[in-house]
Amino acid sequence: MQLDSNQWNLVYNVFSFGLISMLACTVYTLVSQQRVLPKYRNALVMSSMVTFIAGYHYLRIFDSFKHASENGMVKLDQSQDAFNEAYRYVDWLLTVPLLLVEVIAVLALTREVSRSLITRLVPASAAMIALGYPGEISDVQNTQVLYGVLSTIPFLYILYILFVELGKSLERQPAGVAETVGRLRLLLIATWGVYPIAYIFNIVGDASASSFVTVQVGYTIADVLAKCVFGLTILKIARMKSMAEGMKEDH
Ligand code: RET
Repeated sequence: MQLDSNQWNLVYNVFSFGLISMLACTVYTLVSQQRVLPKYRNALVMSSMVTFIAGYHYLRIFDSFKHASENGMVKLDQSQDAFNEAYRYVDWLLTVPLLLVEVIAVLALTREVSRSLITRLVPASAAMIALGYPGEISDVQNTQVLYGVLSTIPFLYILYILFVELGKSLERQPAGVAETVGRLRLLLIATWGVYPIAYIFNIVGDASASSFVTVQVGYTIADVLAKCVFGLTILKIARMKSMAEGMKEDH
């Protein structure tokens, strides 16, 4: 795949931006632990872990992109020094279940409700990512569509749990909580929706350099929103809830 120098620089810079966003967000959520009540700290630990894991993968993606490139020519075949798309999927396989645990943790629901939600959300999210991968790496359109559809089944199941099942258990929660969760779910839908759209773009788009650039830039921006901005929103919610529950303002 031949990129012109603007395209190559754009991808290079976006990866660099993704990397430092993840690292900075990890530090920020780690040092903010003391600003929330102990029962919300686990949610922050999850967020730090998500961005830490993603930081590592962006380092590898960045490195892989450099090694696969020569004068703007990016190797995308199956050879050893080709650009490795698997890092993203390994990253998602680890971070998407953690993100869902993060949402449940910040809600501080009863132990049974949390456990029941987590035992359904975690396997569904792992299945969603694992099923998407064979489609992502294939260049056969039928295979891409097949795995795209298969991966959408657990995706819809996750949405069902977050919107229908979680809604039921929220009725028994204080009023402010339900409203906050509504906002969190909107951010989740808005950011998670980008991934299947980028995937479809990959199927219908041609195998041109500009498709490659769009997909890489799209996934990276979605990652920064779904992990960093999402983590900061979790921190904000944990702070609001801590304060409502009697924690003193920072001095
Ligand atoms: C795939 C394959 C096509 C069908 C669907 C997909 C969904 C992917 C999602 C990924 C979310 C990733 C996140 C990462 C950041 O931490 C696998 C592209 C539905 C929803 C949130």
